[in-house]
Amino acid sequence: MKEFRQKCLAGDRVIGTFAAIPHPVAIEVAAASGLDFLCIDAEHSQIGRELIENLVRASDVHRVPAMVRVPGHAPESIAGVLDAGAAGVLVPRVSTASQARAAVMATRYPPVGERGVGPGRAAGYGYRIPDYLASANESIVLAIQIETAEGLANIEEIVAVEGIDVIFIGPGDLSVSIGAMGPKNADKLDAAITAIADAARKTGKTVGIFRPTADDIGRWSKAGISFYLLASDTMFLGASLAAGVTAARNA
Ligand code: 3PY
Ligand code: MG
Repeated sequence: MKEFRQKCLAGDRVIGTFAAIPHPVAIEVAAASGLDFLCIDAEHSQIGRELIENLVRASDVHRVPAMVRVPGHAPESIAGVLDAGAAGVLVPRVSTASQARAAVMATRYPPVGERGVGPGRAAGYGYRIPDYLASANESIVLAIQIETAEGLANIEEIVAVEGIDVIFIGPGDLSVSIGAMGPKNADKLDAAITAIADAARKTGKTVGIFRPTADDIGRWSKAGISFYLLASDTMFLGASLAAGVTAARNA
């Protein structure tokens, strides 16, 4: 899993998808697709704490790193998913430098942060605590989402926070928050995305974004974005089933 963070930090292109289907079968199917990582979505899906551990376990079977998008900023939910063995966390709706620092504190063990030590799955249920302590800060990916007008306004201070690996842009929320929804406001949204990406790159941080399709990944890669969450298992299921049905009707 350490390798995954190294790839993210090096700016290698990494492709993941959101796991929103609350069942390990969906994780195994997605994990076998060749993607670089999964991100279990506990913000917008009905996936609770116990299930998260089983979904991470299913991903581990396929040696695919599983991050978790936590529902909010609570340090106990960040600690809980990391104790379950998540390869990283994606913290939504970070709008200030102090929220960014709080995410670092909850994710990293001392001396960098103040995550608590416990006998969770990640630490071999208590039998490998020293090994886990020795490697966790270097192997866990911390990504924070910039997706509000306030986050955009505070971007210079947020990207300066040490301990964050990936500045991840949420274009859906961002477009609503800055009043740039729909195709006629595409330029305004693109300018905001570019401003966030440029600020993050200046501090050497990796930049990520959600894309519903792969259509413009080449273009965003030229803007220095390397960490992608491409749609979700539910979106891929719906889109490919719809395409299959259409093809079958027209055959
Ligand atoms: C958004 O676009 O708002 C997201 O959170 C995507 O991950
Ligand atoms: Mg969002």
